Amino acid sequence: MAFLNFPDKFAWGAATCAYQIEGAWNEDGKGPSIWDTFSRLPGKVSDGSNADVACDHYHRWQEDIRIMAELNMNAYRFSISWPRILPQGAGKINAPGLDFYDRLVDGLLARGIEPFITLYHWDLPQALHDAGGWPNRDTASHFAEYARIVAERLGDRVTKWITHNEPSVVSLLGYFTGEYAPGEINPMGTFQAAHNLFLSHGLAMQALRTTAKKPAQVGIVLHLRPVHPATNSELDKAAAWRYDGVINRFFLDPVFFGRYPEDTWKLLEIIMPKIQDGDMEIISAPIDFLGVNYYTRFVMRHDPDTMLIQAVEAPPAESEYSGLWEIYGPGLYEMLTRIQKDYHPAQIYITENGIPVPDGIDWDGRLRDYRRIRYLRDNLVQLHRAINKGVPVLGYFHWTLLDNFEWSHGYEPRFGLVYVDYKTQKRTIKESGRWISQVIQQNAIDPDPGPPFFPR
Ligand code: IFM
Repeated sequence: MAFLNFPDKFAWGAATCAYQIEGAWNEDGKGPSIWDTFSRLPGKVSDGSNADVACDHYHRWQEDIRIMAELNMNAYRFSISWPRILPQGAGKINAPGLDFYDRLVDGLLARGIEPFITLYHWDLPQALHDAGGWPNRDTASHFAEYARIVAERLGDRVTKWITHNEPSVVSLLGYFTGEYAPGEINPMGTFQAAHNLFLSHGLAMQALRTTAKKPAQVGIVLHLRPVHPATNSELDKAAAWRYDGVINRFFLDPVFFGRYPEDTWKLLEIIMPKIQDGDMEIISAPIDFLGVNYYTRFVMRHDPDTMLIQAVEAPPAESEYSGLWEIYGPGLYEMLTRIQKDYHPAQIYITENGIPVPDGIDWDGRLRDYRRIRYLRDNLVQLHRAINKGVPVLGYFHWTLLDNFEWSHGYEPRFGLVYVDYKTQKRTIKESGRWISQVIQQNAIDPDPGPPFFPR
């Protein structure tokens, strides 16, 4: 089979998040975030851990950049910790926090790795949570000011900006199910939080564009999953469409159409947000690119006992589980072509895609994560297919560079291309890391999987 070539100048890299890798949770003037607080509450993180140290990236960033260069990466998506810059969320700036990211950006550029900065990857300053958090509209203006401060410092070198990572997860898991920080079960605040996140996205976009010295290209990252009905029955199809409204369309429509989906609004009317005049115009100002995080799909069936939905597992013969989620490669193609058809973003980046595998180092020091390679190949073939269909995807970021703190699952799931021994902080590049470095070098993949589990 012929190699599949990716477009010229394709961005290849990995994505990370400040709280999940940096550690140094209270160093150099950093303030506490909601995750510092939440992870300390008994029972909130399955292995009782937190990210006080994590991968110690705050001190080992130079080594981590060297690893990215060794893997041939030309781009890196990372997030900035808001409470490192503004310990109270607003007001006094913490200069050492800005200095850290300044050094990081310079270090990346010196190796020819383009920084893609995410401003919010879930570590809200605790002080802002105490003042009401995302359900409080004021948080949106504080976020815009934080964006301005960062752009003023880094906007002479950085051109790719992401306002938010996965507002659906922030609002639904943070304020509805309470599984993630701040851990509220607050249906009335859930969609208000989502609306304020969108508002903050629009306001921050204005701040970035007016402040950064180099023309800022700004996007937002959404976690998107196809939702399939468990059967062909009309009831299951309706259940799937309802769920699609809650997890996909509620987060796409405001950005692209300046309104929330009518069916979802009607369904959840009593908990829908309060919107002020002008909000939707701010929210739907054109973005430069959409970031797509793709992991898996949902399969839904109708349940007469629940108002909304009931999730069911896909039949085992058609699926494989990574421990957390079903592995479903075709979903990436399906999602991308659907986004293109319904929303027409000018540019798309795959900002996350990955799999947790129970990795371990073999007797010879190698880490043979063939399941991750298979996942990667399957997804990259689907991505190539979508690009061939005309979907304007300009880059791919694997989730993630280093094994790290996986939120309420603690350190057990390992998503990295690089294994981290948390006792010693030793990094070991996995076979998947070697594999993707070849793909990047060739800017192409060999779609032939070879014998099962053995990559060629
Ligand atoms: O680890 C997370 C990341 O922070 C956001 N997207 C999904 C990843 C895997 O669960």
